[in-house]
Amino acid sequence: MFKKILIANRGEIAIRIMRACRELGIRTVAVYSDADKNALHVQHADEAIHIGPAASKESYLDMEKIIAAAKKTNADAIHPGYGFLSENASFAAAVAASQLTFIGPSAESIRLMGDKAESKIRMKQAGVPTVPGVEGIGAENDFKKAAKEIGYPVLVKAAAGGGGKGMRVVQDEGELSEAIESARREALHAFGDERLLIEKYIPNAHHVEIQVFGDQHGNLFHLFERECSVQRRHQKIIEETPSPLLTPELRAEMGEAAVRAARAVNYFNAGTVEFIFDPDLASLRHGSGQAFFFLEMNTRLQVEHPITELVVGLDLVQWQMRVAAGERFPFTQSHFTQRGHAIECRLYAEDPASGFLPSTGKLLQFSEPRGPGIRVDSGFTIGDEVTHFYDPLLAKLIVHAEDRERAIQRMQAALKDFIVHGVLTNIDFLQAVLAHPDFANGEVTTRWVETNFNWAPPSEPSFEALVAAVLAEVTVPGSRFQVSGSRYQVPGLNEVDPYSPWKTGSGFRMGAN
Ligand code: MV4
Repeated sequence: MFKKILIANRGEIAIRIMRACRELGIRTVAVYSDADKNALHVQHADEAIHIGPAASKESYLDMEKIIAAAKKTNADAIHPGYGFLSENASFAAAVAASQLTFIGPSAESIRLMGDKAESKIRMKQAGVPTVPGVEGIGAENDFKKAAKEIGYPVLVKAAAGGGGKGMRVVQDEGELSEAIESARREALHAFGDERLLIEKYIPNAHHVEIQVFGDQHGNLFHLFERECSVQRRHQKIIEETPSPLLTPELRAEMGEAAVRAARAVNYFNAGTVEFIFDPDLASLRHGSGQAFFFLEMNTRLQVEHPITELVVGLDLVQWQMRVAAGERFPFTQSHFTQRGHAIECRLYAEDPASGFLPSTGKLLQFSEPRGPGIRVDSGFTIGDEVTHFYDPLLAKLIVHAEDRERAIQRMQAALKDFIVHGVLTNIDFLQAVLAHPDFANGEVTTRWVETNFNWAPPSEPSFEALVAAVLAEVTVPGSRFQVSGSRYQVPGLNEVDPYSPWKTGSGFRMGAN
């Protein structure tokens, strides 16, 4: 086993990886930028090494600096986390070339799955269902012909893309050439690669992904699904497992397809195969055809991995380390079952009233919920600064319960106990989604938040109400009255002692009732 691992990341995921290392008796090295000198992930590590200015490009994305840091501290391996360099095939190759172990799949697997056109062809060959379409065409005429054959609406995607960048929905032939032109421009600008592909657009689909896991000896399994349809602008907000829509038959079919996909690129370590799923196409409902299609494979640990860990009962991050060190994954597919229901909510520092723009500031209060079946993966503590340099993810609130209904109740109660002052958060938004009948019915598609969910943040309370709430807290120690979140900034109030006891507590909040 490795003696020392450098974690090439920051925030909650760096801490999550360090916890796994500690349990395995592995020493940890943190890397940090100017902005993260005092960050929690630095305090959690056994050693820390400065790698540059706040801008990610000059620190967390700088391959040479990170490899040099690993060499300097005598680390045996690098864990990339998610984001940053985690899906950069050149980085994985450079790590290996420096006699270090990259904790993840091979550089070749990353490269093959990074190209959406090439991977789609490979998936088709491997018998993985893909969306009907055409890859690798050039001239506008070919696109016209292809779109006609596929039938409108069609979707134009960047071959080098992923995560929705360079994607255009085209309703009819009149819109086609402009969509192609702008998608090409965006793809060239974002990826330096203007190749496009075109496929049938599936409008009312769910995002269902399958966790796969393999060792370097050819053992490769799936660990069931995660339903990730609650998202906005390609940013996931709530994830859960099991999916409320999958039948045991579809689950098995999708799991087997995911394993075929991974096997086709000789995959090992943790990975996720993303599918688009339309329940109306499933034979149980109206259709009789294929109901799920391969979209892309994420060749890394995902943000939402904890819900799988809770329901399957496996520490995925520890196993990432163990299989990277060459251990065998000592299970068979039938060993794995799903126990209970898990949900993850992503708490973002953002302002729902201003179109969810990131909200920055000092965390004057940051009190995480706790209790049976509650897990919080976060990278912040009270007094920390939330800056504009990095992802606005404050914390992942994860619950596990006996069934979906109880998991939703547990999440609602835990969210009420999550107190954040100093930045604005999406807590009220999350509560509104959880309380919505469409969510209860499992009817949320990937377009639902943007098209069906008419939610507006509660309007500001009157100044008098604010003063009353503040007075209740100041003058009655331990009072259960408080100003909800930090939407309501009272001049002078935010300078007070963050440890003041009147800032703690939960229960009644203005604006909630
Ligand atoms: C699609 C689609 C509908 N039809 N492909 C979004 C990101 C990338 N993974 C592919 N994506 C989509 N591809 C076809 N043929 C709808 C989406 C999509 C989506 C997929 C998963 C999760 C969220 C999404 C949000 C908008 C669009």
